[in-house]
Amino acid sequence: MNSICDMLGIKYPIFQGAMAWVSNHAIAAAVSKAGGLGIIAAGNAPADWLREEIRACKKVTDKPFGVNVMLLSPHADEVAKVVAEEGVKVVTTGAGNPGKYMELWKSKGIKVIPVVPSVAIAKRMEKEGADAIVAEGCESGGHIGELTTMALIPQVVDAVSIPVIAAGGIADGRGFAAAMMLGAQAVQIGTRFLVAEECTVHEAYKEKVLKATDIDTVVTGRSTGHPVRVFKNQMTRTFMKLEKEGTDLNKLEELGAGGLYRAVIEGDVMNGSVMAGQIAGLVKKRQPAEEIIEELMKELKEITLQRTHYINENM
Ligand code: TUI
Repeated sequence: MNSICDMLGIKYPIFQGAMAWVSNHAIAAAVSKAGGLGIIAAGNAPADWLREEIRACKKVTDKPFGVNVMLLSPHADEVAKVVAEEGVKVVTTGAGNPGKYMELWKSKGIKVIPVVPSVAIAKRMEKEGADAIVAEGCESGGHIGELTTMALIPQVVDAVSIPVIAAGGIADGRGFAAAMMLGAQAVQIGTRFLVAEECTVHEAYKEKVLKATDIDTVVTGRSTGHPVRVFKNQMTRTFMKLEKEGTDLNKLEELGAGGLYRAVIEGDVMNGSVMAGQIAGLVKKRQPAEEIIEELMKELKEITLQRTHYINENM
């Protein structure tokens, strides 16, 4: 047990990344049942969808699970209320400052864990009452900041006194161990759970991850102020051409809007936004969520023992 596991009542320090349209109750419940922290992503979905997903998750498992509130969502206010009403134990937030919901959530005893891309935002979140911080490097899929996980984690760990969870570029025991060495108390993993058997993302999306190489993702939208890491495809080629030509920001946003739904639900991996992290090239097999979690813990343990052995023998 470490302090994050104690704080949240989970067995293993592994969060399942909240992926909009992807992370529903099916994957969240599977991860929580296996001892990690499953997280339902509210994304841009309406509050009623979230309410149903929370109730469905509770039917499958009595283990703790979380909800992620995507703060750019037009439904964020109602979603924040549903989280408080439905007795969710843990909230993570993304793509903004959750300050205005903090009082409501804290009054219900909810643990609040904002996802942040920089030291300054991490410090502000701690001051505003966050219980822990997910520090997310730009290796991650989706909406990202500027810093890599390697540079971000130790700087955030030194800047705050609450626990730090590392995210971005982690998919196996090696990344897990490295994150712990940087001072993180847990990891958040998204891309690898895309190919979990319980994950309901479209088959074409799963195939895209399984066939990926190291250089298959790209960041679009730096000029719009919403940088997003996605797989290169026809959509990104068009987007980047228009971005280079200085196309009107609203037109670019329009092109991106709806793209994630097209990829996740309809399986249009040519013209949709196929968000995934740089570590996709490492993800080669479909597995049940429980097997992924057991394998991560086994690898973490083996690596830690190997290093201890090396130190005892050589130093
Ligand atoms: O939120 C994410 N990743 C996401 S959200 C998402 S859905 C979406 N789709 C299209 C456009 C935009 C979003 C897909 N992936 N990760 C966590 C994250 N949070 N990354 C960066 C931030 C962040 C940025 C600024 C957190 C706080 C912040 O603060 C700004 C402020 O106002 O203080």
